[in-house]
Amino acid sequence: MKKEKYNVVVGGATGAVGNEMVSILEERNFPVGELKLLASPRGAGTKIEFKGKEYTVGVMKEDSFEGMDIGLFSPGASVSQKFAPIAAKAGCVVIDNTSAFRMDPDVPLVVPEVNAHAIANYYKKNIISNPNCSTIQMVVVLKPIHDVARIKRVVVSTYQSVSGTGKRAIKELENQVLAIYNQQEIKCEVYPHQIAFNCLPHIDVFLENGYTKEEMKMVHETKKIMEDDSIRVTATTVRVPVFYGHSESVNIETEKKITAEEVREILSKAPGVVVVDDPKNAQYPLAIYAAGKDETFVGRIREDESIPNGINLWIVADNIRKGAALNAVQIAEILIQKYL
Ligand code: 3JN
Repeated sequence: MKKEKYNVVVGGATGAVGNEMVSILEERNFPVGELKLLASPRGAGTKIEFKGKEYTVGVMKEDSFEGMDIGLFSPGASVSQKFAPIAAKAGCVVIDNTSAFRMDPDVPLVVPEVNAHAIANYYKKNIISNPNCSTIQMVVVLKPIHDVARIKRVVVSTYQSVSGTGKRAIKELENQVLAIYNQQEIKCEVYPHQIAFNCLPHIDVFLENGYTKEEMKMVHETKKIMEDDSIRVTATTVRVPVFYGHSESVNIETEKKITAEEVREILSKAPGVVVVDDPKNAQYPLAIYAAGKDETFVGRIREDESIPNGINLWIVADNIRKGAALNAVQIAEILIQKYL
């Protein structure tokens, strides 16, 4: 017997992604029975509205998950590492937005437009991972091209908004802009350097190989979601002074020749993708217009004239919505439709 409603717990409810998860559950009229909002002791006590009712955020504890059906988690990787298995054991299927389980072979890593079928394996650990925001928007666009022309190599540079770091970073950019205009001292607390009017080629920590962890997440996650380890991916991830919306310059090399017009045609039919590609009229995807939207926008589609089978693309999406909260809720929708 299918349930009519599902008890949902949002972990990390006070963060930028957690807030958006609650809004999207309401917006999409997800069949929520009991709703539990949890955070760290610091966030506990915060009030959040859902469907006209005020909820008080509680502290995430080991006994928080009894009787809960679905957990939408975005509390930071170390908290997920500890609490997701506890929730899973209590019968609560966790959709986790952190990197904690993404590369675990027994945990599906899912972008519904690309590999919804992988959700079937959720039962192995009762955990499903949401990919990194930069990976999600890229694979939504690459998969339909891969299916037709087989992508051999991807070279991506990102232009990531500060909301990807969280609420404190949004405030830091705001404060720095105000400080500059008011000729006051600039404070750098979240980022190692000034982010206002600057670009930082540094997202997450640096690894032994000289890449950042964010860059290597894009490499490994792309292969797992596209279910093709042979795709070569190299990434440079950059933080830019934008509030919402990540942009990406993506160069691909395909096995089969594909023209820019063919790519436009394929992408215009792709689920979750909107082609905005009319350069003569200055129409191309922009972060300020993608913010607040569900779709992934792609434009500047053109052939790479330096190699026989290359295509250049400009891909933009709302990193908090499609890059995080929306993707998680879409997974939850499929989970209840097909599996729970
Ligand atoms: O910086 C961004 O735009 C996205 C940030 C993602 C992020 C930040 C801290 C920790 C992640 C992530 O989702 O990969 C993690 C993490 O879970 O490791």
